Amino acid sequence: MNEDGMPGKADMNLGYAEDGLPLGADGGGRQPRAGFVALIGRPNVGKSTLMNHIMGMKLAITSRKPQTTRKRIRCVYTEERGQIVFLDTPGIHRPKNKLGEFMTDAALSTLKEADAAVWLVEPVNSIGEREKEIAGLIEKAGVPTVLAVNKCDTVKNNVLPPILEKYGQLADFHKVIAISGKHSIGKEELLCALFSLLPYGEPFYDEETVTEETERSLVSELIREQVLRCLSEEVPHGVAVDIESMKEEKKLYRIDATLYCEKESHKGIIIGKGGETLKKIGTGARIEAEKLLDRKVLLKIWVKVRKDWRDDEKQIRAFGYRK
Ligand SMILES: Nc1nc2c(ncn2[C@@H]2O[C@H](COP(=O)(O)OP(=O)(O)OP(=O)(O)O)[C@@H](O)[C@H]2O)c(=O)[nH]1
Ligand SMILES: [Mg+2]
Repeated sequence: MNEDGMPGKADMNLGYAEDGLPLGADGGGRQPRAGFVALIGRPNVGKSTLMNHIMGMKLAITSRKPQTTRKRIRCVYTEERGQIVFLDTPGIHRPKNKLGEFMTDAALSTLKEADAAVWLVEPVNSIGEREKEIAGLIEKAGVPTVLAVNKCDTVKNNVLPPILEKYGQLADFHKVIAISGKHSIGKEELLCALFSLLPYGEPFYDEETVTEETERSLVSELIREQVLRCLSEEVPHGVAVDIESMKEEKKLYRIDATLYCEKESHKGIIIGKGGETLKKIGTGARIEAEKLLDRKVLLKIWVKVRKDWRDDEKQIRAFGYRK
């Protein structure tokens, strides 16, 4: 960053007008910017919540459990300053199986491909070894990065400055800011910083496009979200969802889905006593799918076992987790 608070890549950044819009190449008129921004960080720091907040709609699933996001999700944010293609990524963690390796690889390869990145961290004083490793990966990737201390609503304002300072020393960040993706704090500051890092250029997608994800994939994620919310411990992490069929009829969508779990004992837990848990999962997913599709939904879910699929590359790919 320069002394005047402008980004390091000074040739790209011509500053902002008073209203926060980036100035054009002539220093006066404005040219749109367009580029790819990776959202990275450890599991559970709030990457998907932030992306949904910026998009103004729920496109990525979120949960209290770590490792909710399993593959990269691309969302397109368009406004008068230009277009940001956000790439939400799985949390970076030490993998325990092949699915975990795929997830961490997806996050790191996204970082290398992006024009800029947002590294989200928790508002804590003690910086762990994993954070230091991630800072090293960011420096190695050479991608201009905004460090966002998220969940700032959970701490008192006076504890934030030393936290920001400590994190700021880990690498040469474009900017270090405090945000809350859940309580809408710091969004404009973040967007301003990100637009200033993107190259000038025409948008990649038309204005109406908000995501590249198919409706089928979004619905399968909504079902998995309910699995994460209704079940505890290891069981939800071993569940994959396959949409067998999704038929659009006059006034409704008819959706048949299968939940694949890793063990026979997990199947019993997912179904629950008298089918109660599965019913809860189905009702929650149906309500969310109706919001997404803006149509009544009839959802049927089956549960099957696919033994230890998280360590089987073929199965992992078959469930749509592929590069
Ligand atoms: N208080 C507070 N909670 C937040 C904030 N952002 C996210 N959360 C919560 O943190 C949890 C994790 O959020 P996610 O958006 O799923 O986190 P993530 O980084 O995408 O997690 P993975 O997909 O597992 O890597 C959820 O319970 C969110 O509601 C925030 O700004 N403030
Ligand atoms: Mg996520």
